[in-house]
Amino acid sequence: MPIAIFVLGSHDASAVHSDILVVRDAQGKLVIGSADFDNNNVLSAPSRLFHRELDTNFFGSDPGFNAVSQANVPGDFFALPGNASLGFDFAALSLYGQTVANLWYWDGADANENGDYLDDVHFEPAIAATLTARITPFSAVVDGTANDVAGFNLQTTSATGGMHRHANFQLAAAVGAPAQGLYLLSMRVRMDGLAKSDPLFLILATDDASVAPYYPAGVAWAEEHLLVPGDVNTDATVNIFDVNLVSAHWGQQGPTGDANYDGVVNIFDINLISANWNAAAVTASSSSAMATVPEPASWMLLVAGLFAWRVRCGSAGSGPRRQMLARQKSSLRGT
Ligand SMILES: [Ca+2]
Ligand SMILES: [Ca+2]
Ligand SMILES: [Ca+2]
Repeated sequence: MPIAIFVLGSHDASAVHSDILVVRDAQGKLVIGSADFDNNNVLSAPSRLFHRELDTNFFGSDPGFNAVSQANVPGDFFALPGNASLGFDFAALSLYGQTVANLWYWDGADANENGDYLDDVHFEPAIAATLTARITPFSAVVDGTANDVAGFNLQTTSATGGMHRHANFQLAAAVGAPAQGLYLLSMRVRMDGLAKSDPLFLILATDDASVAPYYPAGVAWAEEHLLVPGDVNTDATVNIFDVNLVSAHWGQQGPTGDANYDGVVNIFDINLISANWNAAAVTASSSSAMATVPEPASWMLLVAGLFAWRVRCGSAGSGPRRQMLARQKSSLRGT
């Protein structure tokens, strides 16, 4: 139904049917934006959710990757360094606070049969499919397992930091054709000397006509559940359950609980959750949601309580932190 798709699309300000733009911020971190070269060359950043349709052979080469010279960089961002290689990796994605996979699938079932799809969106690890990204002779494959997968270099930037390159994407199944539906995956871009980007999310829709009715719901769900800073359990709000998830994965590498994507679950993730307390998805119709005031007073109590409990239980994680606490305890005892 084209009209419904249009309405959802206009509401859906963050998810874009465009190319991936890569810029950097003042701190030297790669930042993902969007580059809509099909419509007036609109460039914007940050923007981390993309969606595209594959063709009837489950093949596609969009979105492409782009970088532009400083004169065209949007916002307060900066052009990439010149003559430097931009690459990407696939990043396993943690959904629902419990499952990690590098490729996800939703079949679009209206499980409660109410004619609405948004209330049924539920991705599962795509264990029956593979998605291969390729720029010959390089390729990288995600297969629904919990592993990060090393990608490859896309292109070397020009002297002024520009680049434009499309990788090929091929969806396949071990037996027969892949299931029709929506496939979700996550990528991060990298460049020597700069910090990796936060993950970008890509939804690839198969070409069958049966997919079109629920495609917008999958995109809308992703916008609401994948882009909220601090929402580590992807339930579209930032609250005590996110703290609990960080606590349960304390000291681990993530992705579960790693709110700031720095590869370790620790106090900085708690800080990010704190800074976004009660935040929910920002959409075109609810852009004031981010203005929700955090509650620092209750936060101090909460975090203090959390750490008191951890120290008391001797469960302050493993590795250096545990050793540090052990040293502190032994020095207090004078041993
Ligand atoms: Ca439904
Ligand atoms: Ca949450
Ligand atoms: Ca972290």
